[in-house]
Amino acid sequence: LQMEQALRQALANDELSLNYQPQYRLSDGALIGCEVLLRWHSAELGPVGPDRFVPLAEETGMIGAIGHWVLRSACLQAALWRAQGLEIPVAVNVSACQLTPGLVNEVAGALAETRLPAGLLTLELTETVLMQRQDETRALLHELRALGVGLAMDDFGTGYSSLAYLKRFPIDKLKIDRAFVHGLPADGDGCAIIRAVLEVARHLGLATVAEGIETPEQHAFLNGIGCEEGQGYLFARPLPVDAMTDLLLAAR
Ligand code: G
Ligand code: G
Ligand code: MN
Ligand code: NA
Repeated sequence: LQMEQALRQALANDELSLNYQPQYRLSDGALIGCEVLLRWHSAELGPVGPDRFVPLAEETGMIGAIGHWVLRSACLQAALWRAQGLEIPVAVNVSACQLTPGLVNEVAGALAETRLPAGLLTLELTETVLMQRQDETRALLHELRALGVGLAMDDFGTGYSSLAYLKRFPIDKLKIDRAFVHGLPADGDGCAIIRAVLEVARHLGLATVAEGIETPEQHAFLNGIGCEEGQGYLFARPLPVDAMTDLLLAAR
C-alpha cells in the first residue's frame, strides 16, 4: 500500500525515467536499435525495479498513465536523437492491459506530436497478449502495423503460446528470452530450442533478437546459427540517456 501511494505520486514528482539498452546486429556488431526500460527512483522508497512496480501499476490501473508517459517520452527522445543526426529505432514495452482500441490513437498521437517516423518505433508485446480475445487483438495489431510501427514478441518461449499462434498475428520480430540464452552453448536443450525457434522465424519471415547475451561464446554461437540481433550485458547494460547519447555519437 505504501508503494501504491508512492507510485501514484511518481509521475507528478518526476520520479520516472527511461534507460536505453543498445541492440546490435550480431554479424558485425553494428548498433541498430535500443530497448526502452522504465526506471523509478522513489523519494520515499529509493530505486524500485519495474519487476515490482509494473505489475502494481497494472493491477491498480496506473499503467495507462505511466505507459502513455513512457511512449511519449521514448518517441520524444528518439525524435531528439534524430534531429541531432543520431537516428536510432526505439523499442517500447507494452503491457497486455494497454492493448485496448485506444492504443492505436495513442501511438498515432505520440508519433504525430513528436514527428517521429513510425518506422523508428517498435512495440514489444508479451506472449500473453496473443492468448486473450484473439480476434480483437489481431485486429488491433493490424491497425498498429498499418501506422507503420514494428511489433516484437517479447520473452518468446516463456509463455504458453504455440509457435502456430505467430502466424495468426502481424508480428515482425521475435525476442528470444534470456532464459534460453543463459546456458548456451553448453546446454543442449537450450541450443535445440533456439535452433527450432530460429527455423520457425525464418519460415515466417520474422527477425530474431536474442536477449541477455552475457558472454562472447553466447554471441558467437547465436551468430553462427543465424540469429540476427542481440542485446545483453556483453555489449551494454541499460543506459541513462546521456550515456546512450554518447554511445550513439561514438558509433556515428
Ligand atoms: O529493466 P528490467 O530488466 O528491470 O525490466 C524488468 C521487466 O520490466 C521486463 O520484463 C521489462 O519488459 C519490464 N519493463 C521495463 N520497462 C517497462 C515499461 O516501460 N513498460 C512495461 N509494461 N514493462 C516494462
Ligand atoms: O522482459 P524484458 O526483455 O523487457 O526485460 C529486459 C530486462 O532484462 C531489463 O530489465 C534488463 O535490465 C535485463 N537485461 C538486459 N540484458 C541482460 C543480460 O545480459 N543479463 C541479464 N541477466 N539481464 C539482462
Ligand atoms: Mn522487453
Ligand atoms: Na524479455
